[in-house]
Amino acid sequence: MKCRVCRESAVIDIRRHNANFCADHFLRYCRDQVERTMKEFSMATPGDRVLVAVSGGKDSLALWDILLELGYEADGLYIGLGIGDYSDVSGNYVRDFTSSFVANRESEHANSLIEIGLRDSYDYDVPTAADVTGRAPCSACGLSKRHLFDRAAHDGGYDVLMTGHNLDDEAAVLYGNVMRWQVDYLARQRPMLPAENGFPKKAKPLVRLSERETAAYCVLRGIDYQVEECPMAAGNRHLEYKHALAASEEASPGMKQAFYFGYLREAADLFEQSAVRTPDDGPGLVPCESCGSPTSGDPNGQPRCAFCRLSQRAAGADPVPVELLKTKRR
Ligand code: Q46
Ligand code: ZN
Ligand code: ZN
Repeated sequence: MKCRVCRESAVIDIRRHNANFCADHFLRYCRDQVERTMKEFSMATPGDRVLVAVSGGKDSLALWDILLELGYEADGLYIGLGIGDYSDVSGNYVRDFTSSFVANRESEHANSLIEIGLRDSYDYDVPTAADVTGRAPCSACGLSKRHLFDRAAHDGGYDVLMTGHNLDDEAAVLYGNVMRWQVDYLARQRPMLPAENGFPKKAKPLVRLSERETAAYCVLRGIDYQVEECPMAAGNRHLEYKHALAASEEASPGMKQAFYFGYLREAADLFEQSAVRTPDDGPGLVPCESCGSPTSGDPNGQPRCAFCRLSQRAAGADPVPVELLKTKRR
């Protein structure tokens, strides 16, 4: 197996591109794919201040590294979710990455890490919020993360908030949305959403890389990352969809990319145009009475955002350990 570029021996094959690469040319391929995606979808231009949401997993750490390699001013944002050992270990990977790959880098910018702990700052964690509110853990978690990402990007004056969603993630979300015809979600399934209604611009620059590629990127760069699955993910539909798509990709390499980019090219505009306008679309938004974030209010007619309702219910409740929550949910 020879590298497509230099003909030296290759370390990875990428079947959907019918290409093999040596280590150096694979790293360059990853950076090129990210740069191309950022340009194609107007995600950022040099000089923009970027906030990268990092979880300690391979995708977000690879993204942060690539952005710094490309010369962006990029700070990391880590949210401590309080999911037992999983969160403790994930936080350590983020801190180790920051001290070895970010802090010592020669750069005009002092790129740094922002950390927010749900337990320290809001007196709750994801398992406890799920238990108290009866929400699925990923729903309580997603709501908390979205709110804190938006707030940090807004308060810090960043031009764009970036997340490490890769091609496998986005194809699986698209597949789920199509299977259930979630047309409002389809209308917003874009790799870049502009800033609007008080929410920051959001971008997913890894949509041209698969998770196998982001893992290989980290290994070749010497980046250690959390390899364990989140203990709350079991039974999550997203994983089911990923497995279904992986089987199709195995049989026809390139299917996932064709599915996702074909959607963006052929159908995304149609869904966006036909989307039902909801109060969340704009003028109906009011500032949350507790935190000031834009919200359509709560069902009781009070101007309180979903995050404040969730955190106020969960704050101060007896902490529920991960294992106990899993037993209760069985
Ligand atoms: S961290 Fe949170 Fe994920 Fe764990 S609880 Fe679900 S959403 S699975 S990316
Ligand atoms: Zn090469
Ligand atoms: Zn609020």
